[in-house]
Amino acid sequence: MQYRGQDQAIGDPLLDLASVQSVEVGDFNLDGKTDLLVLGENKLIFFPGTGIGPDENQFHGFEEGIENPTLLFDSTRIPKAMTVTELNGDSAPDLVLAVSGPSPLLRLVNQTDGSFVPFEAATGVDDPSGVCGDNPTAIAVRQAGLAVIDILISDAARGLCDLTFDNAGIPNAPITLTLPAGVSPADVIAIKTAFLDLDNIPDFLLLHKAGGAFFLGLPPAQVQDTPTTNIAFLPAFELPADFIPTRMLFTDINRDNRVDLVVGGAGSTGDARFLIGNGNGSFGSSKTVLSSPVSDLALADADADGKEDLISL
Ligand SMILES: [Ca+2]
Ligand SMILES: [Ca+2]
Ligand SMILES: [Ca+2]
Ligand SMILES: [Ca+2]
Repeated sequence: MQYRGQDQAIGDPLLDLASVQSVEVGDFNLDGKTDLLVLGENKLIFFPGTGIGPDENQFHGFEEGIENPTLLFDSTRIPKAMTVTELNGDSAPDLVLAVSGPSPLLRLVNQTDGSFVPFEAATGVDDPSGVCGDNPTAIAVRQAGLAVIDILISDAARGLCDLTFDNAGIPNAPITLTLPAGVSPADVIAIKTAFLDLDNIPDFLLLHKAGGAFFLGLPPAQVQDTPTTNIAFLPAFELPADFIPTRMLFTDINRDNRVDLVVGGAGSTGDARFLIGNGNGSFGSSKTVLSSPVSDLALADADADGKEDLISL
């Protein structure tokens, strides 16, 4: 199901964006209605949800987009990747971004209205600089309840930089995680967090040019004692050689409580491919589900039938 093209389901400003870098779905202003947060053209734009219309067949709609009131980016600090997390325990979803330049981690605290300020401005605690390279390509967060376990930043040169934090949010010395043989840091496209096995500890899945790789998370208490070099990602799946992956998202299409995957991209083998999860970090072979170009993908229950729908932008 696509929001785009369904009357004015999405505000015109989104359609005017020349590039969409990232889309997040959630209730960012705590009014019980699903909103969209879009990173596009190096701007962070909030689309408040309007909920379900009076006609049960009506789509979720969104009000006109609002650019974040606090300036977050400039030509020396360009956003490269974004994900939702909880930084301050107030259940208003916060963000972490990977930005270009000497301080790749940018933590953003939700003001509970869908606008965001830097963690530094909200708490007085700086984001770390220098330790994770200056050319990030992907970011993901593992969370236990309302607390961050670790943040993984992939840098094209530095590799996989894993950060843990003390109680004040000050980062510990980073750990470097190892990629599978034959995958270089520059090949990494995206990283996401999911429960890939059944131990209730969040795991990482990484998308690279030729496929995927996974890391099954250790219990949070062990993370800070982990040796610095020997945590390795393992091969999770391969993609057809002519497929060019750009995005991935999780769902459970066959309702077996094991995470499945949609990978968006392009190539003669289709523009989005679907993979069934094996429940151990690996995935079965991929099948085409979409044959139109994909800028980004999101999942939400767009028509309120209790099932998640695929939103293609
Ligand atoms: Ca909302
Ligand atoms: Ca929060
Ligand atoms: Ca796990
Ligand atoms: Ca499944």
